[in-house]
Amino acid sequence: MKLYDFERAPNARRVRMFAAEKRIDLEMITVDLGAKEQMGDAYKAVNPRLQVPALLLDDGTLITESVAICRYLDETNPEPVLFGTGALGKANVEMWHRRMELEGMQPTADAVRNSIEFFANRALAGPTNFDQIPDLAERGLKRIDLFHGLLDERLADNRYVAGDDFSIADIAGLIAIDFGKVVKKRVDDETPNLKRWYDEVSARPSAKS
Ligand SMILES: N[C@@H](CCC(=O)N[C@@H](CS)C(=O)NCC(=O)O)C(=O)O
Repeated sequence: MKLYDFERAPNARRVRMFAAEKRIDLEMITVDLGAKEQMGDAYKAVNPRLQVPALLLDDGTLITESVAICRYLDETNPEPVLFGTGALGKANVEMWHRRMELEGMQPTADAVRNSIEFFANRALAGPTNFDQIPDLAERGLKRIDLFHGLLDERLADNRYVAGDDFSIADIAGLIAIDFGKVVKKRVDDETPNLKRWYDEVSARPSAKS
């Protein structure tokens, strides 16, 4: 299995971290997004969606979408459990995972991609160019603050985002928060519960992958 990857790309980091938690070795192929390598013909032939991550299986099948890749890795390597256990446990992880995506990652992507010069004309990843919308960046910044508040409240009584056990919801939360550093949003002492969780989850070996 080969993972098309870029170190600074948060969605690729999601898969790297998930695979590291599962102790799965993936052969990495770097697609240099900084040099816009994803737009070139060579990568277009691999993934016409022009995005990373993408997982190429040994039989030539390509899986795109970072969460779909995690689902595949989870089915093929069930331990440790990262998507919850039992009907309620799975629903709970899914609920918090969705919130990390919709209330964390999405606003952060809005803030980053609609403000920094590097993404001019590339406000959305993929084959179609989109102009930046500064109002979306501004809204994204406000929503990142709300996201930090949401997590601080949640983590007051819970060790991890979905409860007692580390899960994909923590991975999604961490990558969203670290992506926010691009627009200078950092975890600080004003959200002590979030900081406690952030320090703990960041210290996991998988977070360095
Ligand atoms: N929903 C996709 C999003 C993938 C995505 O946006 N990837 C970014 C890197 S994090 C990318 O490939 N960007 C290329 C670009 O900006 O042109 C997933 O979860 O895999």
